[in-house]
Amino acid sequence: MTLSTLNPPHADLGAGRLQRIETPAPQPRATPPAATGSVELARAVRRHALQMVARAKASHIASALSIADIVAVLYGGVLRLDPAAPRAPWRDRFILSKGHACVAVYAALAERGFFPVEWLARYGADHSPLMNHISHHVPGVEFSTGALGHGLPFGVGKALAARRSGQPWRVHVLLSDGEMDEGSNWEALMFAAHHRLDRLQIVIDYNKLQSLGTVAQTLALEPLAAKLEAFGWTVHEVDGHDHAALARHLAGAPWVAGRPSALIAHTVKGRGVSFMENRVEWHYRSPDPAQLAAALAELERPHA
Ligand SMILES: Cc1ncc(C[n+]2csc(CCOP(=O)(O)OP(=O)(O)O)c2C)c(N)n1
Ligand SMILES: [Mg+2]
Repeated sequence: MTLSTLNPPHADLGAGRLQRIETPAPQPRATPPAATGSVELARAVRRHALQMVARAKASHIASALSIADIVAVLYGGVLRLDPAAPRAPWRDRFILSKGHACVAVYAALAERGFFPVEWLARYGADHSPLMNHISHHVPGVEFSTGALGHGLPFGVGKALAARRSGQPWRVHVLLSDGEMDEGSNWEALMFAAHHRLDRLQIVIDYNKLQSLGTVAQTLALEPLAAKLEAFGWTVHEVDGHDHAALARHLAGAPWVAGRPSALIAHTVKGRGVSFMENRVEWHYRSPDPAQLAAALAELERPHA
């Protein structure tokens, strides 16, 4: 067997298969969700996430609270998806690269009707599809992650596939700031710009905290926007808890034809629960019953 049989030329990989897909007319992109709709979804995401993590005595609640608003705006109307047909070929692909924050996405998928909300109660239980890091065995999940640094390389491949399919679906990858320490991301960033993958949008959840300390102390990212621009990306920055602004930036990509889009979302780790906000220990801690009750009560406040 020759090397070329083992490794067929890249141009042949998948191209025939993609051309044979029978694709129904793509759904029109939904208008940005009304702020009230996604705000209510974010509140539900936070409530479910707290209950799931507390029941399973699991970690990463602050990581999930950090992205609740981004996830709610995406699933509240930006992503073109059909819960009744989670594998529809025309669907937008959303990849959670910070797979440790999966409870936020499981909650949004359940609220959107991809699977019964009752499944959430078995998060992290034996034989439950809802594993502690995001799993593609769950309806609506595109890719299993947890080892950081894999979601963007996969998303780049999907964006190439999107172009070859001739259909207008897009790829959104949500990364964490500490995850940008992984070299695989910088290779993928370079590749995406070189290949002008403008169907690809990344969101970086820039909460300034990693597992054991600040991003600045662990491995400084700044100047992040300038680095991404130097790699050939168009960069926008946003308050990652402002639903109207998020909807504008997330639904509006590509911002420049022929260039991939990077949204730096400034967030607060633990957002919505005062005693978890910006506290590094809530990367690993799980709320006890009294802390859960206090946290759920806080979510009822108007700004939460
Ligand atoms: C390759 C790899 N190394 C280490 C870990 C362990 N780990 C889990 S989360 C995390 C970092 C958390 O910080 P950040 O990436 O900023 O995510 P956040 O919790 O703030 O969302 C680490 C190092 C991992 N999941 N994958
Ligand atoms: Mg972080």
